Amino acid sequence: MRISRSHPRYRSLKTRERLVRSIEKGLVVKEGLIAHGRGEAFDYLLGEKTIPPAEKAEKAAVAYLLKAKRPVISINGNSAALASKQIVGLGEAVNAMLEANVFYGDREKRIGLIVKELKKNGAREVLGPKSDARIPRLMGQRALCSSKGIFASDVVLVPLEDGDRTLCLARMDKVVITIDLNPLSRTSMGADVSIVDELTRAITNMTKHAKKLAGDTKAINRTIKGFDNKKNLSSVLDYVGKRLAGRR
Ligand code: PTJ
Repeated sequence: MRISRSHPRYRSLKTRERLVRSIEKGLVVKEGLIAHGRGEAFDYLLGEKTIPPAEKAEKAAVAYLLKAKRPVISINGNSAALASKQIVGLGEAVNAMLEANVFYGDREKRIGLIVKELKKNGAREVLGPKSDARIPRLMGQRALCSSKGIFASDVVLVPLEDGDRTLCLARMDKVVITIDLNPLSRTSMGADVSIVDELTRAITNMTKHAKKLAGDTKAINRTIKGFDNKKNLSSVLDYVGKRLAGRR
């Protein structure tokens, strides 16, 4: 379908088209469309923009990633389809390893496609194909990970993640950073830094913060110290509540 640039929902329609094409390639699973639809609904509640508490969480997340000894970004099908280029840029800006990981489908095949997509967008190394470790207390293939990557990480960014995996990673004493438009998901509730923002907006903002914060240890420590995830999530809910009540 040809989508006119003048269509008021041009960006949203293009994104949907991109996901549908990515299903045809095998990069995204059909369930990814359900996840995306849910995300779109929550984005409406935010006004389809980065709200102040999201910006705050993005800056805090970057401070944690810059301070980390072994930062890792985990990438699933939807994230690879929507933001490979931006994710590669963020990985470089915070010096994080990239690791492909999937919830659904033929793991080997889909991880291969995610790695290919990231490499097409400039990634040098992507972990995932050789998974030689397991996240404890998690069942099935989603527990598989790389001993050099997610398993050994001290700070891990898991965009569009399922709740169980987030909670199991948090139990491993890692700092878990999530990007999820649903502020009430188990993922958002269980993370150390919950970014309630759309993936491409969030990653772009994070890269911007990384460029400003990199090398400034004082500012990094100050940012981490000044961030309270529970308070910040409450601010997100306040914001949405005011919007729904017509006061914003
Ligand atoms: O590629 P796979 O097999 O690993 O599967 C990936 C999906 C996303 C299908 C899988 O992880 C899944 O089923 O996720 P959930 O449990 O549906 O959670 C996805 C969350 O991401 C939901 O809370 C959505 O609101 C949110 N979400 C969807 N699209 C976006 C988003 N958040 C930010 N930006 C988006 N573009």
